[in-house]
Order: sequence, then structure tokens, then C-alpha cells
Amino acid sequence: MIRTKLCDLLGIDYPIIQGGMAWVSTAELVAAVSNAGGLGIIGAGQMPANTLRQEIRKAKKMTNKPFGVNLMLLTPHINELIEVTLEERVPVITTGAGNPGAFIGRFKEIGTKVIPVIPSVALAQRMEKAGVDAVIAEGTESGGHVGELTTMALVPQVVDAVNIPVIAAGGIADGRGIAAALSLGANGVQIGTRFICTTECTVHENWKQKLLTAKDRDTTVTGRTTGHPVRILKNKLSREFDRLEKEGAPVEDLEKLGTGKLHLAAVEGDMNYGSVMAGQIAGLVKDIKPVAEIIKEMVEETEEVIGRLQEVVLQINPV
Ligand code: TUI
Repeated sequence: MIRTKLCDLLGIDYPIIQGGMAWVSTAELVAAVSNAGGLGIIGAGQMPANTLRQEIRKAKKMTNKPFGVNLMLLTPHINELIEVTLEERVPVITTGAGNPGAFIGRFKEIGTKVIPVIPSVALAQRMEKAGVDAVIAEGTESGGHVGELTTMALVPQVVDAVNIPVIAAGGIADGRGIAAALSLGANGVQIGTRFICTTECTVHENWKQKLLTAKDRDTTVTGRTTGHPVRILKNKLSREFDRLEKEGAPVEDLEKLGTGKLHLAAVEGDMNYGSVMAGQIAGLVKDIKPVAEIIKEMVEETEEVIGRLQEVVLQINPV
């Protein structure tokens, strides 16, 4: 049994949060993760407000356990998504791709836990002062919108800089990664990519198949020159992006190329021109299994690794 103060904060059994993935983590996956003892998170992404409301209501029907919504702050109609999340009294929100400072207070007022993703120590400290409940220190190994620092470098620096719980994200997909994150001082982990290849995930089957065959070097970061770097699996879209960026194409052209491409991949299953987001850990995903099985294996492996580390200590220092 692995339990940390994050479990008490969120009312969950295991300190495992499923990363909010737009068009990928819908109610089915979210409820499965929460029912298995973790925290499922709906990825709001660029969803219309009404679609988000439907997903939240669906998740409420499928689980009695806490779950969350991830708000992607670059979304043009973010204010509408915030209102829906407030009205539906979702127990936890996570935020990505920006600073949620302006609306933390409104969520705190109704008892919603607020957990921003932060890519740096400075933002972690600012968020702690603003009253958030925990931070997610996400390394550049992650899929989707990424920062610069690696998980290995970011997590211990954030752990030393704040007094609230720290959740490690980026490059974690099994019990070895969870044990490593706990070793760095994190109180829990956020995992995205591994939960795509599950029976409950509603993403297009083509995405699952592409992820199953992906190897360690098959992701790339597009859009570094636009200020919105996004890690995706290499395909025709990523190569087109690369070409345009090398040619010094205007930001508007690059943004136009990216528009609607996540939906194209996740819903329509276009693996050539869709934006197939995945983390660098993609090569570790080898099968499609029910969420509960994956979480059980992750927890057992974490315990096994920690047990092995204890044996190493005993060998150095026999009692
Ligand atoms: O948000 C993510 N990952 C995402 S969101 C997403 S949806 C999307 N849809 C279409 C195009 C692009 C994305 C897919 N993946 N991760 C969390 C994350 N947040 N990573 C890095 C950051 C971040 C970056 C800068 C958080 C805060 C920040 O602050 C800058 C500031 O304001 O100081």
C-alpha cells in the first residue's frame, strides 16, 4: 500500500493522478481511474462549454469518487469553461499552459482543490503564495504542451522551494517511475500517456495502435518558435511543422497548421495529419489493459522497488 498526504488531501487511495488529456480523458477513462483508487481528470482542452458540462455529468453518474477537470488556459473561451466547472462543483481542478492566479479564489471559496501544472520553481512559489493546494511539477518528457526542464531536474528543486504537496509528472508510466518520483520528494505522480492504452479510454483506436508501436525516439516537439511547444508522435504533421519552422514561417501560419489537429487525431483517427500527443515514455506502453489492472500493477511495482531499495540499505548497513 502506498499512501501519502496527497491521498488525504484529495480523498483517494493511491497518490496517482491521471493527467487531463483533451479529447482523450473523457468521462469513461476518468471514472475508471477514480473507481480504481486514483484521481481521474477530464481534459477540457478546447471543448465547448456544453460538452464539458455533459462530460462532468457523465463522470458523476459513473463514479461516486472524487475526480477533476483540467483547464487549458490558452483556450479562447476559458472563462465559459471556468463557469461550468464552478457551477458543477467539481472537487478538483488542475490547470495547464498558463497562470491560474486570477480565478484561484473563486474555486477555493466553494472548496474546490486547485492544482496548477508549473514548469519552474518561480511559478511554483507564486502559486503557493496565491493559495493553491498542491502543484504538479511537469517535466519536458510529457506529451502535449511542455516546459523546458526535465522531471529529474525540476521535481527536487520544486520540492525544496515550496511547503505544499508536489506531484511529479513527465516520463512516468510504471512503478519504477513512481518510486523514482517519491525518491525525489514528490508526494504523488501524474500519469497521462500510459492511460491512453486502456480499454476504457475512448480515444480513436488508431491512436492506441500508433502508441503501441512507438519507440523511445518517436516523439518530437513542434511549435518551439511559436512559444507554445507541443510534444507529439512524429508523423506527416510534425514533419510539415518542422519544415515551416526551419523556413521561418510566420507564427500565424504555424498556428493555423495546428488548429483542430488534436480533434482530427483523437476523434477522426487521422494519424498522418492529426496531432498525436504522447510523452517520451511512449516506448514503455506495450499493451491495452483495463485501468484497474494498470493501477494495481503500478502500486505493486512501486512497493517492490521500494522493498529492493530497502534491501540495498540493509546490505550496506546490516542490522
Ligand atoms: O497543459 C499541458 N499540456 C497540454 S494542454 C493540451 S491541449 C492543447 N490543445 C491544442 C494545442 C495545444 C494544446 C495538450 N497538452 N501541460 C501542462 C503544462 N503547463 N505544461 C507546461 C505548462 C505551463 C507553461 C507555462 C504552465 C504554466 C506556464 O506559465 C507561464 C506563465 O504564465 O508564467
